[in-house]
Amino acid sequence: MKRLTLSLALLTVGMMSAPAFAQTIVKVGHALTMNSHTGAGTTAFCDHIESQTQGRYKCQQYPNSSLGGEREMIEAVQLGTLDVVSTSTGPVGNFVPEVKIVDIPFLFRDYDHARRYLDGPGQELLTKFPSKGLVALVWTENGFRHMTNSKRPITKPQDVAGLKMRTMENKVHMDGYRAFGIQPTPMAFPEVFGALQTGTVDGQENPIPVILAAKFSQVQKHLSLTNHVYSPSLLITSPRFMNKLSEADKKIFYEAAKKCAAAQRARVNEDENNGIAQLEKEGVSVVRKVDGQAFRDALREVYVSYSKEFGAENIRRIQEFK
Ligand code: EAX
Repeated sequence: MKRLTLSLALLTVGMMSAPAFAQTIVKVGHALTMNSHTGAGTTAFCDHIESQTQGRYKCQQYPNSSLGGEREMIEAVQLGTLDVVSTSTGPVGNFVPEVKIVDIPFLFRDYDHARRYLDGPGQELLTKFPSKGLVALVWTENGFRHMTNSKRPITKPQDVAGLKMRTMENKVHMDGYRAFGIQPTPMAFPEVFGALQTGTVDGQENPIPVILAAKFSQVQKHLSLTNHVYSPSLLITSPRFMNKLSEADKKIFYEAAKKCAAAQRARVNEDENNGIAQLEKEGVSVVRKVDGQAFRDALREVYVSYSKEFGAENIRRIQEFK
Protein backbone atom coordinates (compact mmCIF):
# COMPACT_ATOMS: atom_id res chain seq x y z
CA MET A 1 0.00 0.00 0.00
CA LYS A 2 2.83 2.32 0.95
CA ARG A 3 4.55 1.53 -2.30
CA LEU A 4 1.36 2.18 -4.23
CA THR A 5 0.90 5.57 -2.57
CA LEU A 6 4.51 6.44 -3.37
CA SER A 7 4.21 5.50 -7.01
CA LEU A 8 0.93 7.37 -7.29
CA ALA A 9 2.63 10.40 -5.76
CA LEU A 10 5.53 10.11 -8.23
CA LEU A 11 3.07 9.75 -11.07
CA THR A 12 1.29 12.94 -10.02
CA VAL A 13 4.57 14.86 -9.76
CA GLY A 14 5.54 13.50 -13.15
CA MET A 15 2.27 14.64 -14.67
CA MET A 16 2.60 18.06 -13.12
CA SER A 17 6.08 18.72 -14.42
CA ALA A 18 5.71 17.18 -17.86
CA PRO A 19 3.81 19.48 -20.19
CA ALA A 20 0.67 18.11 -21.78
CA PHE A 21 2.01 19.06 -25.23
CA ALA A 22 5.15 18.56 -27.20
CA GLN A 23 7.86 20.88 -26.00
CA THR A 24 10.55 22.07 -28.39
CA ILE A 25 13.96 22.78 -26.91
CA VAL A 26 15.77 25.86 -28.22
CA LYS A 27 19.52 25.61 -27.72
CA VAL A 28 21.10 29.04 -27.21
CA GLY A 29 24.88 29.48 -27.01
CA HIS A 30 27.13 32.40 -26.07
CA ALA A 31 30.64 33.24 -24.93
CA LEU A 32 30.16 34.80 -21.51
CA THR A 33 28.68 34.09 -18.09
CA MET A 34 24.95 34.19 -17.37
CA ASN A 35 25.69 37.27 -15.25
CA SER A 36 26.81 39.42 -18.17
CA HIS A 37 25.22 41.69 -20.77
CA THR A 38 25.05 38.68 -23.09
CA GLY A 39 23.39 36.52 -20.44
CA ALA A 40 20.93 39.34 -19.69
CA GLY A 41 20.04 39.42 -23.38
CA THR A 42 19.61 35.70 -23.93
CA THR A 43 17.61 35.39 -20.70
CA ALA A 44 15.19 38.13 -21.80
CA PHE A 45 14.90 36.34 -25.17
CA CYS A 46 14.19 32.98 -23.54
CA ASP A 47 11.75 34.38 -20.96
CA HIS A 48 9.67 35.99 -23.69
CA ILE A 49 9.56 32.88 -25.85
CA GLU A 50 8.71 30.57 -22.96
CA SER A 51 5.97 32.78 -21.55
CA GLN A 52 4.43 33.76 -24.89
CA THR A 53 4.28 30.19 -26.20
CA GLN A 54 3.00 28.90 -22.83
CA GLY A 55 6.04 26.66 -22.62
CA ARG A 56 5.71 25.05 -26.06
CA TYR A 57 9.28 26.31 -26.53
CA LYS A 58 11.87 25.97 -23.82
CA CYS A 59 15.43 27.31 -23.90
CA GLN A 60 18.54 25.48 -22.95
CA GLN A 61 21.31 28.00 -22.53
CA TYR A 62 24.96 27.15 -23.16
CA PRO A 63 26.95 30.09 -21.73
CA ASN A 64 30.71 30.40 -21.06
CA SER A 65 31.80 29.27 -24.54
CA SER A 66 30.83 25.76 -23.46
CA LEU A 67 30.08 24.98 -27.12
CA GLY A 68 33.32 26.59 -28.35
CA GLY A 69 34.30 29.97 -29.74
CA GLU A 70 31.93 32.32 -31.54
CA ARG A 71 33.05 31.15 -35.00
CA GLU A 72 32.38 27.54 -34.02
CA MET A 73 28.96 28.42 -32.61
CA ILE A 74 27.98 30.19 -35.86
CA GLU A 75 29.07 27.09 -37.78
CA ALA A 76 26.97 24.96 -35.43
CA VAL A 77 23.93 27.15 -36.17
CA GLN A 78 24.55 26.69 -39.91
CA LEU A 79 24.77 22.93 -39.38
CA GLY A 80 21.71 22.83 -37.14
CA THR A 81 23.43 21.42 -34.03
CA LEU A 82 22.82 24.76 -32.25
CA ASP A 83 19.61 26.78 -32.70
CA VAL A 84 20.62 30.31 -31.69
CA VAL A 85 23.91 32.05 -30.98
CA SER A 86 24.44 35.43 -29.37
CA THR A 87 27.74 36.58 -30.83
CA SER A 88 29.85 39.67 -31.35
CA THR A 89 30.44 40.55 -35.00
CA GLY A 90 34.06 39.42 -34.47
CA PRO A 91 33.91 36.36 -36.74
CA VAL A 92 30.63 37.21 -38.54
CA GLY A 93 32.33 38.93 -41.49
CA ASN A 94 33.93 35.59 -42.34
CA PHE A 95 30.40 34.30 -43.06
CA VAL A 96 28.65 37.45 -44.29
CA PRO A 97 31.33 39.76 -45.75
CA GLU A 98 29.02 42.82 -45.99
CA VAL A 99 28.90 42.99 -42.18
CA LYS A 100 32.59 43.85 -41.97
CA ILE A 101 31.88 47.52 -42.62
CA VAL A 102 30.48 47.99 -39.09
CA ASP A 103 33.76 46.70 -37.60
CA ILE A 104 35.78 49.67 -38.90
CA PRO A 105 37.59 51.42 -36.00
CA PHE A 106 36.32 54.90 -35.08
CA LEU A 107 33.23 54.49 -37.27
CA PHE A 108 30.61 55.29 -34.63
CA ARG A 109 30.86 58.36 -32.38
CA ASP A 110 28.98 57.03 -29.37
CA TYR A 111 26.36 54.52 -28.23
CA ASP A 112 23.46 56.63 -29.42
CA HIS A 113 24.95 56.86 -32.93
CA ALA A 114 25.63 53.13 -33.14
CA ARG A 115 22.28 51.99 -31.78
CA ARG A 116 20.23 54.35 -33.93
CA TYR A 117 22.22 53.48 -37.04
CA LEU A 118 21.90 49.73 -36.51
CA ASP A 119 18.18 49.95 -35.68
CA GLY A 120 17.66 52.16 -38.76
CA PRO A 121 19.72 51.85 -41.95
CA GLY A 122 21.73 48.98 -40.42
CA GLN A 123 18.68 46.71 -40.78
CA GLU A 124 19.61 46.31 -44.43
CA LEU A 125 22.71 44.30 -43.47
CA LEU A 126 20.48 41.72 -41.79
CA THR A 127 19.03 40.79 -45.20
CA LYS A 128 22.44 39.45 -46.27
CA PHE A 129 22.34 36.49 -43.87
CA PRO A 130 19.80 33.99 -45.30
CA SER A 131 21.86 33.27 -48.43
CA LYS A 132 24.65 32.15 -46.05
CA GLY A 133 22.42 29.73 -44.17
CA LEU A 134 21.87 32.17 -41.28
CA VAL A 135 19.13 34.47 -40.00
CA ALA A 136 20.15 37.54 -38.00
CA LEU A 137 17.20 38.21 -35.69
CA VAL A 138 18.40 41.49 -34.24
CA TRP A 139 21.42 43.73 -33.62
CA THR A 140 22.37 43.47 -29.98
CA GLU A 141 25.48 44.99 -28.47
CA ASN A 142 28.90 44.21 -27.08
CA GLY A 143 30.08 47.79 -26.54
CA PHE A 144 32.95 50.15 -27.30
CA ARG A 145 36.25 48.32 -27.06
CA HIS A 146 39.16 49.40 -24.86
CA MET A 147 42.71 48.10 -24.56
CA THR A 148 44.09 46.26 -21.55
CA ASN A 149 47.65 45.01 -21.10
CA SER A 150 50.17 43.84 -18.56
CA LYS A 151 53.07 46.07 -19.62
CA ARG A 152 52.32 49.81 -19.43
CA PRO A 153 49.68 52.53 -19.44
CA ILE A 154 48.56 53.42 -22.97
CA THR A 155 47.69 56.99 -23.89
CA LYS A 156 48.89 57.21 -27.52
CA PRO A 157 49.83 54.93 -30.43
CA GLN A 158 53.56 55.02 -29.49
CA ASP A 159 52.64 53.22 -26.27
CA VAL A 160 51.23 50.19 -28.10
CA ALA A 161 54.21 49.84 -30.43
CA GLY A 162 55.27 46.22 -30.42
CA LEU A 163 52.65 45.08 -27.89
CA LYS A 164 51.37 41.62 -28.68
CA MET A 165 47.62 41.85 -28.38
CA ARG A 166 44.96 39.24 -28.81
CA THR A 167 42.40 40.34 -31.37
CA MET A 168 39.25 38.74 -32.65
CA GLU A 169 39.45 36.75 -35.87
CA ASN A 170 38.54 39.91 -37.75
CA LYS A 171 40.63 41.30 -40.59
CA VAL A 172 39.16 44.80 -40.40
CA HIS A 173 40.21 45.08 -36.76
CA MET A 174 43.61 43.52 -37.38
CA ASP A 175 44.44 45.92 -40.24
CA GLY A 176 43.48 48.88 -38.07
CA TYR A 177 45.34 47.69 -35.00
CA ARG A 178 48.47 47.01 -37.02
CA ALA A 179 48.31 50.66 -38.10
CA PHE A 180 48.20 51.64 -34.40
CA GLY A 181 51.51 49.76 -34.03
CA ILE A 182 50.13 46.69 -32.28
CA GLN A 183 51.17 43.15 -33.15
CA PRO A 184 47.72 41.56 -33.57
CA THR A 185 47.34 37.93 -32.53
CA PRO A 186 43.94 36.54 -33.55
CA MET A 187 42.52 34.01 -31.14
CA ALA A 188 39.13 32.58 -30.19
CA PHE A 189 37.70 34.09 -27.01
CA PRO A 190 37.85 30.96 -24.79
CA GLU A 191 41.65 30.97 -25.13
CA VAL A 192 42.14 34.61 -24.14
CA PHE A 193 42.25 34.37 -20.35
CA GLY A 194 44.92 31.65 -20.47
CA ALA A 195 46.96 33.50 -23.08
CA LEU A 196 46.97 36.62 -20.89
CA GLN A 197 47.83 34.58 -17.81
CA THR A 198 50.79 32.80 -19.38
CA GLY A 199 52.00 35.92 -21.18
CA THR A 200 51.52 34.45 -24.68
CA VAL A 201 50.06 37.89 -25.40
CA ASP A 202 50.63 41.16 -23.53
CA GLY A 203 47.09 42.42 -23.84
CA GLN A 204 43.69 42.29 -25.43
CA GLU A 205 40.86 44.69 -26.21
CA ASN A 206 37.20 44.36 -25.28
CA PRO A 207 34.28 46.40 -23.98
CA ILE A 208 33.90 47.00 -20.21
CA PRO A 209 31.06 44.43 -19.88
CA VAL A 210 33.29 41.71 -21.36
CA ILE A 211 36.37 42.72 -19.32
CA LEU A 212 34.19 42.45 -16.20
CA ALA A 213 32.48 39.18 -17.09
CA ALA A 214 35.71 37.46 -18.14
CA LYS A 215 37.53 38.63 -14.98
CA PHE A 216 40.44 40.00 -16.98
CA SER A 217 41.31 42.13 -13.94
CA GLN A 218 42.96 39.00 -12.57
CA VAL A 219 45.49 38.93 -15.41
CA GLN A 220 45.77 42.54 -16.64
CA LYS A 221 47.30 45.55 -14.90
CA HIS A 222 46.37 48.41 -17.23
CA LEU A 223 43.14 49.52 -18.85
CA SER A 224 43.03 52.44 -21.28
CA LEU A 225 39.68 53.84 -22.33
CA THR A 226 40.61 53.94 -25.99
CA ASN A 227 37.07 53.53 -27.38
CA HIS A 228 38.83 52.56 -30.59
CA VAL A 229 35.96 50.59 -32.09
CA TYR A 230 32.30 49.89 -31.46
CA SER A 231 31.61 46.17 -31.20
CA PRO A 232 28.11 45.19 -32.32
CA SER A 233 26.58 41.84 -31.50
CA LEU A 234 23.88 39.80 -33.17
CA LEU A 235 21.38 37.15 -32.25
CA ILE A 236 21.66 34.60 -35.02
CA THR A 237 19.64 31.52 -35.97
CA SER A 238 19.13 29.69 -39.26
CA PRO A 239 16.51 29.58 -42.03
CA ARG A 240 16.12 25.89 -41.22
CA PHE A 241 15.10 26.77 -37.65
CA MET A 242 12.85 29.69 -38.61
CA ASN A 243 11.04 27.72 -41.31
CA LYS A 244 9.82 25.25 -38.72
CA LEU A 245 7.98 27.99 -36.81
CA SER A 246 4.36 28.96 -37.46
CA GLU A 247 3.82 32.56 -38.53
CA ALA A 248 2.53 33.40 -35.04
CA ASP A 249 5.58 31.83 -33.38
CA LYS A 250 7.93 33.62 -35.77
CA LYS A 251 6.42 36.86 -34.55
CA ILE A 252 7.04 35.81 -30.95
CA PHE A 253 10.68 35.01 -31.75
CA TYR A 254 11.22 38.41 -33.38
CA GLU A 255 9.59 40.15 -30.40
CA ALA A 256 11.82 38.11 -28.10
CA ALA A 257 14.87 39.21 -30.10
CA LYS A 258 13.88 42.85 -29.51
CA LYS A 259 13.63 42.15 -25.77
CA CYS A 260 17.10 40.60 -25.97
CA ALA A 261 18.59 43.73 -27.54
CA ALA A 262 16.90 46.03 -25.03
CA ALA A 263 18.04 44.00 -22.01
CA GLN A 264 21.56 43.61 -23.37
CA ARG A 265 21.96 47.32 -24.10
CA ALA A 266 20.54 48.21 -20.67
CA ARG A 267 23.17 45.98 -19.05
CA VAL A 268 25.91 47.54 -21.21
CA ASN A 269 24.80 50.96 -19.91
CA GLU A 270 24.92 49.69 -16.36
CA ASP A 271 28.37 48.13 -16.79
CA GLU A 272 29.66 51.30 -18.46
CA ASN A 273 28.41 53.32 -15.47
CA ASN A 274 29.69 51.06 -12.70
CA GLY A 275 32.28 48.78 -14.28
CA ILE A 276 35.30 51.05 -14.43
CA ALA A 277 35.17 51.76 -10.70
CA GLN A 278 34.66 48.05 -10.14
CA LEU A 279 37.78 47.20 -12.18
CA GLU A 280 39.79 49.78 -10.23
CA LYS A 281 38.63 48.11 -7.02
CA GLU A 282 39.89 44.84 -8.47
CA GLY A 283 43.34 46.41 -8.88
CA VAL A 284 43.38 47.58 -12.50
CA SER A 285 44.95 50.98 -13.12
CA VAL A 286 42.82 52.98 -15.54
CA VAL A 287 43.93 55.59 -18.06
CA ARG A 288 40.91 57.78 -18.76
CA LYS A 289 42.57 60.45 -20.87
CA VAL A 290 43.65 58.89 -24.15
CA ASP A 291 44.89 60.81 -27.19
CA GLY A 292 42.03 59.67 -29.40
CA GLN A 293 43.02 61.97 -32.25
CA ALA A 294 46.48 60.39 -32.46
CA PHE A 295 44.87 56.93 -32.74
CA ARG A 296 42.52 58.22 -35.45
CA ASP A 297 45.41 59.80 -37.33
CA ALA A 298 47.29 56.53 -37.27
CA LEU A 299 44.46 55.01 -39.33
CA ARG A 300 44.70 57.44 -42.24
CA GLU A 301 46.29 54.96 -44.64
CA VAL A 302 44.26 51.97 -43.62
CA TYR A 303 41.09 54.05 -44.13
CA VAL A 304 42.16 54.33 -47.79
CA SER A 305 42.06 50.54 -48.05
CA TYR A 306 38.75 50.37 -46.12
CA SER A 307 37.37 52.86 -48.64
CA LYS A 308 38.51 50.65 -51.50
CA GLU A 309 36.87 47.61 -49.95
CA PHE A 310 33.60 49.12 -48.70
CA GLY A 311 33.25 52.35 -50.69
CA ALA A 312 34.19 55.74 -49.24
CA GLU A 313 30.61 56.93 -49.66
CA ASN A 314 29.22 53.98 -47.66
CA ILE A 315 31.64 54.65 -44.79
CA ARG A 316 30.85 58.35 -44.84
CA ARG A 317 27.12 57.65 -44.81
CA ILE A 318 27.52 55.74 -41.54
CA GLN A 319 29.85 58.29 -39.97
CA GLU A 320 27.61 61.18 -40.84
CA PHE A 321 24.38 59.48 -39.81
CA LYS A 322 22.56 61.78 -37.38
O1 EAX B 1 31.36 38.42 -27.47
O2 EAX B 1 35.90 37.63 -28.72
C1 EAX B 1 35.65 38.71 -28.16
O3 EAX B 1 36.56 39.47 -27.80
C2 EAX B 1 34.21 39.13 -27.93
O4 EAX B 1 34.15 40.48 -27.66
C3 EAX B 1 33.66 38.32 -26.78
O5 EAX B 1 33.68 36.98 -27.13
C4 EAX B 1 32.23 38.69 -26.43
